[in-house]
Amino acid sequence: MDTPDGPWTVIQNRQDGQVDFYRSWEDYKNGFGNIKGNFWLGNEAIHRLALTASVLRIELVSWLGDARYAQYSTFRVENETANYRLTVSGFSGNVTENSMAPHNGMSFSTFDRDNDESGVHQCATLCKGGWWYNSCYGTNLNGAEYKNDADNVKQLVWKFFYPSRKYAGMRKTKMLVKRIQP
Ligand SMILES: [Ca+2]
Repeated sequence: MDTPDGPWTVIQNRQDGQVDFYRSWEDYKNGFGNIKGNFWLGNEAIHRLALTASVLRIELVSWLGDARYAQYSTFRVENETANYRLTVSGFSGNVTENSMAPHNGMSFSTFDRDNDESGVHQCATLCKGGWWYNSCYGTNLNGAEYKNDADNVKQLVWKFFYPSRKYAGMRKTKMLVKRIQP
């Protein structure tokens, strides 16, 4: 990887609408897509990758072409028994809002496995993705609707990417993980 301070492992990439991200628990567990294009590496693989201390970097490009990143100095994903519970903290970067914060401590949810914090919604269905939904989200980077709509909760959203826009849709997203050597 040519990203600074590598090597990094890419765990998620989206660059066009070629791959459907509205997928089952098994699909998110095992991974899907094309490693040269749009893909989710898989929750099992991400869990194993982040067994030791790891850093998460998220790179975003909006539909207006603005590129920003967020980085988290602590990233961990527990095993399937723990519903791939996420630990994400230690925010830095040049994106305005720390929109992953609501996902810290959350379990993974899909349309067929509701582990979110909302008693009202099934967030995975409402927001059309598989993610560490809370009630429901600050980010929806696996949102299945790949289009440039205003205020569409099912898009690839990073909330307040633009401070004046709550549901800002992204054109490209990439999530990268790097192990910290002890
Ligand atoms: Ca729910």
